[in-house]
Amino acid sequence: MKKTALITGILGQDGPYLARLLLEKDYKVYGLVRRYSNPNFSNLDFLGITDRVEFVDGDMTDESSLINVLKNVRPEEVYNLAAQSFVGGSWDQAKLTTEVNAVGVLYLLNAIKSLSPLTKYYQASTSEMFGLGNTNGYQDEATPFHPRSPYGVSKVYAYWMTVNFRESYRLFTCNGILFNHESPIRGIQFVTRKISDGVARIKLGLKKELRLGNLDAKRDWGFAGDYVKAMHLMLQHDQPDDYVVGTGENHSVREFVEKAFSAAGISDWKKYVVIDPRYKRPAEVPDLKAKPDKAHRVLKWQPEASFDALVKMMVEADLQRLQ
Ligand code: NAP
Ligand code: G4F
Repeated sequence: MKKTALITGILGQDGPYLARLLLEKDYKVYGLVRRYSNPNFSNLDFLGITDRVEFVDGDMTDESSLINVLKNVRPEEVYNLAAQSFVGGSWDQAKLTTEVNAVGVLYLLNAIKSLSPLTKYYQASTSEMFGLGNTNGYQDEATPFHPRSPYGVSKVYAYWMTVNFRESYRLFTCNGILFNHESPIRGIQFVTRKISDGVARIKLGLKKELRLGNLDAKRDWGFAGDYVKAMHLMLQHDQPDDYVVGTGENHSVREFVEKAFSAAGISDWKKYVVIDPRYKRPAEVPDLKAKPDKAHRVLKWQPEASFDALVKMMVEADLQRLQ
């Protein structure tokens, strides 16, 4: 018998990488998609797996749709990746962000509790929950949360609901507290992909400048393909728990820019970058750096792609796409 998994957020960045991993492990994969007049399967197409996923209709803001899906599929594992995940947009759409990222999680956990209580649940928690919080310059499972955006606040609610369902009802629920992870199918609004796409356009003469906000912010950037392995490992462990997942090193946006231009063979990057206040945030998270010792020790998880390899992979993919 094949194992069954339901992935919400299947059309985003992480959904396709996770689906590919599960298909390689011979799972039957269901993907939750919300109604769109023009749905976009391009990320699944990029990995060549669109035809191997079974799509089910539902929306995180519509409780009855989640109940129907749980009733019909009764998956052994649920990976809740759906979110309004763009931090920069969360001030303008704080209510929507809360409804999808926080209340939607409550709906999904309730549906699991009522209809499929043996289902194992993964919650896509985030380093944004730490915000200003750190422990001697890094963040681990014991670091206090101090979120800085409506997105971060919504994810703190979802984190604690996930813990609470584990403690109250003994459900198998886990939080993966993932630091930034990127790939050639990262959404174009996020800074890494905005840079790799912008650099490729400048290289090909399609664009003259790249407009960015705060270049001083530091992030612990890894490769999405490595991080979905940690999600899967959490649900295979004998005990449900919460884990920090990151590389343990961080770099500034400026360093990412420099490396991306250099990967395209352009050394004088300052000629092309314009600082635009529109891309600065009302409250910034200045510095994120994971201490993923628990994931190394308990899950035996290790990232493979280096920072340099990630930047190169993204710039090359955008050059190829545009050519
Ligand atoms: P993403 O590319 O933005 O994908 C999010 C997905 O959620 C999209 O497929 C989107 O559907 C779906 N979605 C949004 N609203 C929905 C709704 N109301 N009902 C159902 N689906 C909805 O995000 P990602 O980078 O893959 O990240 C996956 C998850 O990990 C997110 O929860 C994110 O917050 C979290 N996370 C990400 C990172 C990171 O660095 N990538 C780090 C930590 C945590 P459409 O395609 O229809 O828009
Ligand atoms: O790429 P970003 O938009 O990612 P951010 O805000 O760190 O959030 C991402 O990672 C989180 C995990 O820590 C996820 F939970 C979340 O869903 C998302 O995937 O911005 C990174 C940094 C920020 O400090 C931002 O201020 O880059 C800075 N930045 C500078 N110029 C910019 C820009 N960010 C964007 N998006 N666009 C700019 O022009």
